[in-house]
Amino acid sequence: MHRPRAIAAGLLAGTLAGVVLTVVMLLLAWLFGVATPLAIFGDRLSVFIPADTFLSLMGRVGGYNHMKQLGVGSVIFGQVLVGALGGMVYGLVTRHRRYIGFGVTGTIFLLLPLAAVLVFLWPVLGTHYFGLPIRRATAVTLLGLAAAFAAFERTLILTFRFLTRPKMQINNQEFSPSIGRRAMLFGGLGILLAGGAAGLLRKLYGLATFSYDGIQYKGRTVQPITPNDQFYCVTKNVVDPHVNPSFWRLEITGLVKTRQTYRLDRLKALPAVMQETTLMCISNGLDAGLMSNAVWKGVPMGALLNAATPLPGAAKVRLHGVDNYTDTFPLEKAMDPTTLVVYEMNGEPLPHRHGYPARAIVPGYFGEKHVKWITRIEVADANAKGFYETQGWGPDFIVPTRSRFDQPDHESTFNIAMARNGIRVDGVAFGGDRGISRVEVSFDDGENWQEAKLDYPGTKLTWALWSYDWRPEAPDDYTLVVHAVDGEGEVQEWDEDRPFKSGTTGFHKIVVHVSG
Ligand SMILES: Nc1nc2c(c(=O)[nH]1)N[C@H]1C(S)=C(S)[C@@H](COP(=O)(O)O)O[C@H]1N2
Ligand SMILES: [Mo]
Repeated sequence: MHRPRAIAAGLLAGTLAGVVLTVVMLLLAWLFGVATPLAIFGDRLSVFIPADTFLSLMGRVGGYNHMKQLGVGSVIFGQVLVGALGGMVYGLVTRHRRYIGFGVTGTIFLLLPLAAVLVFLWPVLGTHYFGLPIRRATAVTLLGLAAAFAAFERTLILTFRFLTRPKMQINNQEFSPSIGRRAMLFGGLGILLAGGAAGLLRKLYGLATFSYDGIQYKGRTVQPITPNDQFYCVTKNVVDPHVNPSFWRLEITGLVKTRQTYRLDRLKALPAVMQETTLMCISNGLDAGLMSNAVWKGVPMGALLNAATPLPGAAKVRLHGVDNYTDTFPLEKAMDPTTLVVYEMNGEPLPHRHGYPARAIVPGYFGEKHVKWITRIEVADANAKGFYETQGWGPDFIVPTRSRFDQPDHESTFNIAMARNGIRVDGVAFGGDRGISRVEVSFDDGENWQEAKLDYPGTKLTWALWSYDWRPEAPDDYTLVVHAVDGEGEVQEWDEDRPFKSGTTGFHKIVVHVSG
């Protein structure tokens, strides 16, 4: 076989095989909830990218959603590219030989990639979108990938053979579609498949988190309790888990005397508590709405841990979600009666995007500790780290006191006649698990402070809603500032030394124009 012909046939067969590989992965993900490199490759890589680099990358590509899309797109492109190159090398090697057995191609195109996945992706293989526990999920991921690689190997070899098959005798007539015609046939098949892949991708895109990741809750619609469908949302995932409760288990493992496993009905049968708690994301800006409040129902984490009996040396818990998200906090905090594993939100089962069937509630800590789709509580030593911690977030994960204006809008203008009748100024204030005792507003950029009314004082674990009836006397440009005092009497402050990776501090300011 001539060299150019071997290269062309190899490239074509490899590209087709790469497309088949991608289609099989998409099908496995969609039909069986299998984690494929399309999604978990990014999870694996992102822990190696320091938080500042991650943020600046995210800024450059236009946000978390774009970054996720870029990630999935790159993996697909990379897969097809590696497939094509693999096919080309295969073509060059087989050029002088009639036949290379499955022993060789199976090793190169099936076992080797599986081994690479095992080594490089090991920490994220325990992901499963329908909620299998981590060990079973790992087995299912490996099986699924073996099937996908086998589909790649078979497509590559059979296509290459077909494209380069020597002349055939049919009814004593020589039948030999030229390589050009066969290539066209396969090119067409490739395009059809790619079309199918695009269709599948579009379907999965509809299920993806892009439409709701980063939703905020702020402005004049803010109520004491956030309705479930308006609760802010943050997820690391491209597609969120959709847990099937019959697969799902909650395991208590690690440094414990007796491991425990709970099914959902057993968890729900334990003595439950209702608790109103506010959550806020570590990356919530001073004027932003990555903060919401709900009434949660569930079981104290301490009861689950006590039933397993933590061993000496236990210092932290590491929580695992079925999406392979992890986070840690001190065992002492896990034992606090307000730290919960919850299965209801505002009287309804947890919505899928907020962690169905169960999530952690860790009052006073940033949102990232409130692990969704929780499947394992691992009792660990002091060195354990979680997903974002490994990226370099922290070291402080306790919410500093915070306050925000919800109205009026920044840069809004009022007529003085209207303004003299009173402008409603209001917003929220949040003091982690310390509560809010007082909120003050300044209309002269912090020179003088007026006490606001606490319309909704909240509890120790929630935000408070405040308001002030402002009656400016003269037309001017006013700079409004708000600050809060937490339940322990500590005044909200700007902490110059706090790294942004431990969450921003400072004051929300707005400018309001009163015209003559
Ligand atoms: N399993 C899992 N839990 C998770 C996350 C995640 O991506 N996966 N994101 C965390 C982050 S960063 C935040 S701020 C909160 C947001 O919770 P919410 O979407 O219910 O508001 O969930 C946390 N729990
Ligand atoms: Mo977050």
